[in-house]
Amino acid sequence: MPSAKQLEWYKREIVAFFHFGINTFGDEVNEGDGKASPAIFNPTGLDCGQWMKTLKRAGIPCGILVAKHADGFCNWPTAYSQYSVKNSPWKKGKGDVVREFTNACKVAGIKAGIYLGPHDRHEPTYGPIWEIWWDGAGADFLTTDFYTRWAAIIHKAQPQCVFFGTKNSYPFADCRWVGNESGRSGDPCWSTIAPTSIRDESAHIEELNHGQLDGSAYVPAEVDVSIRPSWFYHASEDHRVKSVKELIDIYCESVGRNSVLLLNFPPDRTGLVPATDAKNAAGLHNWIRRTFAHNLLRGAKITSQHPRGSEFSASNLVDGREETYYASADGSNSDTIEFHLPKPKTFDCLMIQEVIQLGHRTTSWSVEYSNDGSTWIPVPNATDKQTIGHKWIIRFSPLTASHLRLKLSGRAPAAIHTFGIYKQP
Ligand code: OTN
Repeated sequence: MPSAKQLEWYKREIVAFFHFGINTFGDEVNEGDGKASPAIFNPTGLDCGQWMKTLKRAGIPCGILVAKHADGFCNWPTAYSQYSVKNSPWKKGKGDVVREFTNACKVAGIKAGIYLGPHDRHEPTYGPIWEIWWDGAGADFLTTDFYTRWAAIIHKAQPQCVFFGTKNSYPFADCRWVGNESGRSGDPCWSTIAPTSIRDESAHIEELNHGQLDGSAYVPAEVDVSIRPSWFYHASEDHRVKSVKELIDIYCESVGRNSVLLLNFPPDRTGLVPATDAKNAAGLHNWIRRTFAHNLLRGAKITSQHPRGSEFSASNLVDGREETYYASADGSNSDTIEFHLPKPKTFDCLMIQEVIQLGHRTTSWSVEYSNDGSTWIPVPNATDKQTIGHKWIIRFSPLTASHLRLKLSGRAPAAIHTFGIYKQP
């Protein structure tokens, strides 16, 4: 079952990633060797408020800043290292990117998150640092004991903090790596997984991508992908910003596959999110807003085979309310719900949400349509589906129908929050 903070994390849907640091000022550097001089760190117009505007326009409620990447350069004036902003020309060494970022988040009402890489190519030792996004890259030598100490500090200081855990940090993982950096969750994609799959990731990329229905831990996938080819900014990639169409595909194959999308925005050498990146992210937001604004099943007469009772009425599926849902009767692990519309509707997308508080119950589902209420035709791409979870989205060529049928079966009576059909703009 998801914990309260996992529920909060799911509701974010999209989280922004900001890779910004000394690598931004080196040509084509993504994994600095820790030798670059702090003298090159000098953003001429850093404005975290502009980053926040990008997020607001894109409807993104949360941002994670890289405070320290593998090169070891600290974006805040730490007392534990000379390799930081305090020895850079930026603001004559008086600047603090982490503070500016968290302040801007507070002002904008954006949830702040911190990436703090344990891999450090500059300092020979590790100070008492604490972590939120535990990147597995280069961290193979870190033991679970090490993470256990960090986790104790974080649990005490920031009890609401979600842990992205991999490899030896697997016991602390609230969410997992999806097994790729291309923005794609598997189909199916279960929130549950066997902990060994997270611990021994290279042998279990498929399991990370799909989850494991019989897994003992609830650790859903967080899909990290950059809006550009690299994690850090390079002018040479200015023409390779992902298009709105590419971002829509990524959204549908991450958020629309029971996952949360961690979308990276690399600020440039002036310290700003480039205009194209901001514009395309806003384009994605527009598509999401417009597509899902109108559930075309509203107004349908809805019947089901095994209703649980009035509190869990099938009309709850289309009421757009957070608190209500449809449930099947005890003993009925299969059910069919029919939607009869007063007149035919044209649609090219469907979306379904399970009541994730109650765990994965439905494990098999299909959708069919009909124009006479007796001959049923499968909706393309919507047969023999497995996962529902927080959200599942399916797109297809436009169809026109006046009757829809949702067939469900699983390990327990179904608990479905939302079912809708939509027309993309
Ligand atoms: O070379 N790599 O380290 C690498 C190349 C391609 C894709 C991933 C990785 S590392 C991988 O990164 C993930 C985040 O994207 C997680 O942190 C994994 O634990 C880590 O092994």
